[in-house]
Amino acid sequence: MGQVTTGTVVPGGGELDPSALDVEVLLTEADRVALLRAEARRGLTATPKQLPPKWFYDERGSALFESITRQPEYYLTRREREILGAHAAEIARTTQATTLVELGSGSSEKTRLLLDALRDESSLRRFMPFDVCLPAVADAAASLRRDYAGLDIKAVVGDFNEHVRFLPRTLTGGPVLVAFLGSTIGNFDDGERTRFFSALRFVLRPGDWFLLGADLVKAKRRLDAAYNDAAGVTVMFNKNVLRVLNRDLRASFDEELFDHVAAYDPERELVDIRLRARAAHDVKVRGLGLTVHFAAGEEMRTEISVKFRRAGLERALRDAGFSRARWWTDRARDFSLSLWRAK
Ligand code: AVJ
Repeated sequence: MGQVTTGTVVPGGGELDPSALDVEVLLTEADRVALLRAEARRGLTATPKQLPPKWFYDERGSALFESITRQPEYYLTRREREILGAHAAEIARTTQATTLVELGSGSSEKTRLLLDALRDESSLRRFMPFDVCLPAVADAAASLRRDYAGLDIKAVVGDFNEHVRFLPRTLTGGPVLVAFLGSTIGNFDDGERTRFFSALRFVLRPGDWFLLGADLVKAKRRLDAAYNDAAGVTVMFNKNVLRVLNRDLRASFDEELFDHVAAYDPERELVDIRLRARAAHDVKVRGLGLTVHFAAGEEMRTEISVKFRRAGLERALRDAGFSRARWWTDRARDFSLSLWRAK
């Protein structure tokens, strides 16, 4: 699978100032395609079929996700911003972080609240946005660089499931704060989540910090609405993975032959997100030398979005070697932000 190579690239062009860009690539474009090939082959030949959610996020997919965060039904981002707005100063005061790492940073928009608070504490030296999408991190780094002069910004392109352990140690010393916001942790199944917390704990030193945004269990009708917005942006987002396969694996998926299906399962406490074939048909995936048959009504899972309870998260993080420092929710108790300390 994708071989890990390290190096510094300067994406050419646009209005980015190349001399100011410092991007560490743990996942090159060639690695990315090799990983996609392996994961697509496995998922498309499995029963039931499934695809990992990270493949939504090419440039278009990242933009569609940003648009989801602005939909009225998608409360998550607004709730998390409310909590960050209320407690960023306390997070900065408590952690005195010199390095902020943001996993799955996307546009790094909410991060500004943290960066502002850490700047006010004058502890912060370095910011490392870490994302699977190079254009997303490169843009985020460029725009932050304009607004936070003097901050050492080093973007990292990687798959945080595989590459957290390669997170380079900061040169400046002092406490590290790793932020994992937006309830992206919800994309992991139980095993992946356990492995992720352990891998993260392994790269941290005692006294380092972990800030976690996690969506909470709530009424099914609100969760179903959040993942089936009236404007249909989530439909386009879900189907974007088919475009990624068409482009990068020369596949022949027809978006019109699939329906978006997303429903909260109260037993498993997760939103199950799928694409359902409207009719029986074959799809050629030339890049894999594969023809994939879909039966009429067959569902392919593209994402899970696990919803959390305080007790469950606490147990998982304690087991991984963290102790809890703070637990906050928004006023409606929809979303949680929690701060953990590496033991
Ligand atoms: C980015 C994983 C947090 O699960 O809510 C939004 C992705 N999928 N709508 C989520 C998503 C469909 C989102 N995360």
